[in-house]
Amino acid sequence: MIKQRKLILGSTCLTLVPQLAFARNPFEFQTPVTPIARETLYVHDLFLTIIAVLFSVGFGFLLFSVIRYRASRGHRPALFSAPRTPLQWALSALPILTLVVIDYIVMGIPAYHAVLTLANTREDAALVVKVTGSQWRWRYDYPDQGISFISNLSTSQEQRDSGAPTDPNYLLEVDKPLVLPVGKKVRVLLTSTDVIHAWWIPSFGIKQDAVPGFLRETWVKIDRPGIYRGQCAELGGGGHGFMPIVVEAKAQPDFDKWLADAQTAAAQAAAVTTLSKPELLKRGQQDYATYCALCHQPTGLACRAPFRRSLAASRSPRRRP
Ligand SMILES: [Cu+2]
Repeated sequence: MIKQRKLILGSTCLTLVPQLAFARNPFEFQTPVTPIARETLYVHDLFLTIIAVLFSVGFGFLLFSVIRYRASRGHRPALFSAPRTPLQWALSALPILTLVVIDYIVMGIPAYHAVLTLANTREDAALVVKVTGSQWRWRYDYPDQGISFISNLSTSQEQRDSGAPTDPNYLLEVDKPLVLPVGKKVRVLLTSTDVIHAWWIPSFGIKQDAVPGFLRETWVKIDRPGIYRGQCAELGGGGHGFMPIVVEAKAQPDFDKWLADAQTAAAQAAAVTTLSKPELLKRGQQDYATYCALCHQPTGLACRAPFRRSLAASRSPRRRP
């Protein structure tokens, strides 16, 4: 008996001590900053707790019975040939009823409410933003404000070629972030021009597919100003991992100022026909370097690393078992 207790105590310590060593649980989700993220995290934590308790109770009873009533101590299995007593019927029905109540009420109601929250994209929306996935970048449109721009990966080629990235936001940085106001509900429409992409920002609790030919939607209402990062979460294709998402959340006055500046820049861009030929050539070179050279290089190669390496890996013939 003493040996068993030592074993249990030792196992418990070995389990708990490494957990205390972590200042922050590495398996923790990112801090939620939207109602959707908070609600889905609450549902996740609730479900995980209930499942852990059910597992512990069920497995605990099983373990206790196996050890306490083992055959080596002289116990023999009951034959159950006699009719069941009311107590036995009650003990059989109780777990079933408990599970039904937990599934359909304790877990079902919060889950149903979370799904309704996710689907409520239009009510009280103060701003509409259209997100378009396109190999391998995101385009953002503010249809009511007349603003649109493309957001490209901005991690330098040297970093990507080095094989030893030092940038803390390696492959999670863009040239133009999506800018949104804080505390306002923003309706986000998603589509794609080519293949299926997935717009994923963990701290917003959103992972929504962008499907060509369809308009999907979701919404965000960000709690506080900051920079929030995500990625295209679609699998397959060499470049989805190089489509980072950066959202800059600004307080309303700062957002209004950014909006005015962006509208002025858009008006200036629309007047591009007034530029001289050298100015047009310079602008064309900039656009080529930003948008085209990622895939269509002047050397004739199809893609720049790491796209080339990723594509080569994805196209290598499969080994036969
Ligand atoms: Cu993608």
